[in-house]
Amino acid sequence: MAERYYLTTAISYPNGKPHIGHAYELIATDALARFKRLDGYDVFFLTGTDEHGIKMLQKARAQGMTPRELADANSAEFQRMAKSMGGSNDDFIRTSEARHRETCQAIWKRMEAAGDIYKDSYSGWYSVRDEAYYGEDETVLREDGSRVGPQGTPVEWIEEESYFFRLSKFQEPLLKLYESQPDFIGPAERRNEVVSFVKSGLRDLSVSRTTFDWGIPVPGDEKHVMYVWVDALTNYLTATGYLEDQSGARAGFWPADLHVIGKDIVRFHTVYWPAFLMSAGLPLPKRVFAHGFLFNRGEKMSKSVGNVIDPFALVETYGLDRFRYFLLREVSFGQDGNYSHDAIVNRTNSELANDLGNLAQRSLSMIAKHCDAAVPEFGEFTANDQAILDAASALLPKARMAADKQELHQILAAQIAVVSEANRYFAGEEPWALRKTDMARMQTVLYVTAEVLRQVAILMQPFIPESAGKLLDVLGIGETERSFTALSKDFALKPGRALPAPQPIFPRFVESESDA
Ligand code: ME8
Repeated sequence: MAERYYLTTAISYPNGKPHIGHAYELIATDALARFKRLDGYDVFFLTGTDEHGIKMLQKARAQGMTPRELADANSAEFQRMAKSMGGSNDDFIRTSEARHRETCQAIWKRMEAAGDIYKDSYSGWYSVRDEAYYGEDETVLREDGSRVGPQGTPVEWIEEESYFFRLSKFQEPLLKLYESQPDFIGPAERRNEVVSFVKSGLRDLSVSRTTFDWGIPVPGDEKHVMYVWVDALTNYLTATGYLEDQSGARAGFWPADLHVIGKDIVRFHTVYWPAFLMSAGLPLPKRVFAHGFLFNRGEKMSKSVGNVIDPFALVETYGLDRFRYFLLREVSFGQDGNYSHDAIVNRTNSELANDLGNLAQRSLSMIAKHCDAAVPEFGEFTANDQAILDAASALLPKARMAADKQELHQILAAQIAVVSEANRYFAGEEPWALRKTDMARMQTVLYVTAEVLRQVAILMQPFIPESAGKLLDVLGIGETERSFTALSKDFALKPGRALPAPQPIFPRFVESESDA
């Protein structure tokens, strides 16, 4: 039976429409999900919306809607976004669903039974925008008298009866976890931040609210709703059904292999979440990877700041694969990145249209014309032939290692390096000149080029699914020969196999197409 692989995105607040940061996270996680599927894993890829809490409630009030109406309207937009970005998610969870209430109440009861939940009263600072409690020492009083949390968002003083989770008890177990599982948090900068945060001491965490009711009721005390992060984090468990039925169809996916999140929510995923699970006696996720933030020409984008870049419009302007390729190639996954019109056009024109597109077009149109539109015969391979074929076969092991560290940009960099090398090979061998002097050698060069393209196209599928698929179509590769198993020599192109008419696959982006 195939090995299972469960990966998730964060679930987004549907208090507004999806922005490019959401699209980025979805696309990157999707590329990893597709990669693992092609590599033979049984993959479960989850995304969704985080619908409860004071932030949603306030936004709904401001718009004259109920929170459920706001959640329904915007969750639909997030589902549409996932589709438009090519998301291959196997499920889309909404925290307002009945299945989720059940799992939240079950995990709460387990934490309570473990003696880790007690009633007291909370007084302290709260950021609605972050849905986070902050210690006074983490806040800053600004000159204008306003107070902000560590992420620069306004905090307000709250005082109310509240249930607490004994987070302080988990300081040592958490430090042990980070030490014994050094890969639990990636990239390394984030791990170091978390370790020093936990070393500095953990206060018990307020885990319920009484001043509003848009949330999941605390079992046995319905005056309280659960703190939205207890509710939100539990979504990852809900979707597997693990707590309800350990022999259920998806229960085997727990614990998750990978939570992909943004760098602003690392504390929730690497401190609170493993502590809740330890308390509940449940297995811990294997890894949490935090990506960076995307900036529009260097400026931070967020719903609250208002300079949101609509991902639907970006896909419409550039096409999905250009947009996906740009995001995953340009930005080192884990670091912050910048996006601009020029950067998208330059990157994709130079690497997709010029390097990959031209090589495919030139070699395949020669095959169509001079090799009877069939995979050419080949003679003995020269050292040059062998070198480029070897470079292509070396890609998979490198890509696997990079995928396990979420270094998506490294996978693409290695692939495009092979494509550039193949262009040099093609130019150096001059098959158009060989046509007049040595047809057999010309055929070998075209064969080698087409075989390298086949390997690259198979490995490009997670990133640019549609165009990689088209390239495989023109190489005559059937649906059953597209997984990473087909990268082995046994699946190399078979001389004599008829090829469909070549068609351009990576057109250049022409400036007049855009209204940018
Ligand atoms: O944080 N660039 O929801 P959210 C890159 N509901 N990533 C960005 C980004 C940007 N400009 N802006 C946001 C939440 N993100 C919670 C999560 S998970 C149990 C609950 C990322 O809608 C952000 O880091 O504010 C997060 O991973 C995701 O988008 C959803 O953000």
